[in-house]
Amino acid sequence: MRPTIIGIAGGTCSGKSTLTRALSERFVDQTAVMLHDNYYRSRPDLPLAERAALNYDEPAAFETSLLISHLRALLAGECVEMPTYDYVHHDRAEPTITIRPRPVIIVEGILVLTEQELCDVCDIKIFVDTDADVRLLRRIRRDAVERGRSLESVERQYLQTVKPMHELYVEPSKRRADIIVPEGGSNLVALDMLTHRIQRIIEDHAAPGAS
Ligand code: UZR
Ligand code: MG
Repeated sequence: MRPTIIGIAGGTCSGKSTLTRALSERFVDQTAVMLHDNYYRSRPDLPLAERAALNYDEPAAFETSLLISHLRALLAGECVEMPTYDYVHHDRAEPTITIRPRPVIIVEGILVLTEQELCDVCDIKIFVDTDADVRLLRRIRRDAVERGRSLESVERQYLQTVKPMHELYVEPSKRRADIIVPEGGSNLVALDMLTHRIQRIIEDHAAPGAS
């Protein structure tokens, strides 16, 4: 039986990854997680300072065609090697992660619903909607703690690319969502509803036509 693909989009630091983790941890053996961020294009030709200044919030920054071909392979029952990404060095990292086909595949990223072709392969489309002020506060903390950035660089990046690209690409993609989840992973009602839905998909997989 064909896997069900769930797309989870939303602004930076909206709670996408938290929601994705909360769902996948409930169904460890039945879900696979594909991160669009892992498909950021590699630019080893540029020095670090120039790589840091690139626009990472527009569709061209991602090798989406590779992600789509990996999703199609998973739909066909094949394993794929998902790349990984290093935000400190702004570059694709060395290891790849073997992803096996599972009944449910979650695809997460800021532009998952912006890219029409990616949107088209998603059976269930979710947009995590969190106010920009909350996202910015989280972004400052995350980029400083986890991604090795200075306050100045976070401020510059936010104003130069993150905010304008959010308004241009991310926010309008909300219209394509089947479900809008305020606050992402901390929304326990939404989490419960999605958990039940995934449970049903997994049961259908185990015994097609039974329910
Ligand atoms: P999430 N990003 C970087 O800052 N550096 C990179 O090398 C690659 C990505 C940021 C990117 C985007 N933008 O806002 C964010 N900028 O990672 C997406 N500027 O990650 O969905 O976890 O917020
Ligand atoms: Mg994230």
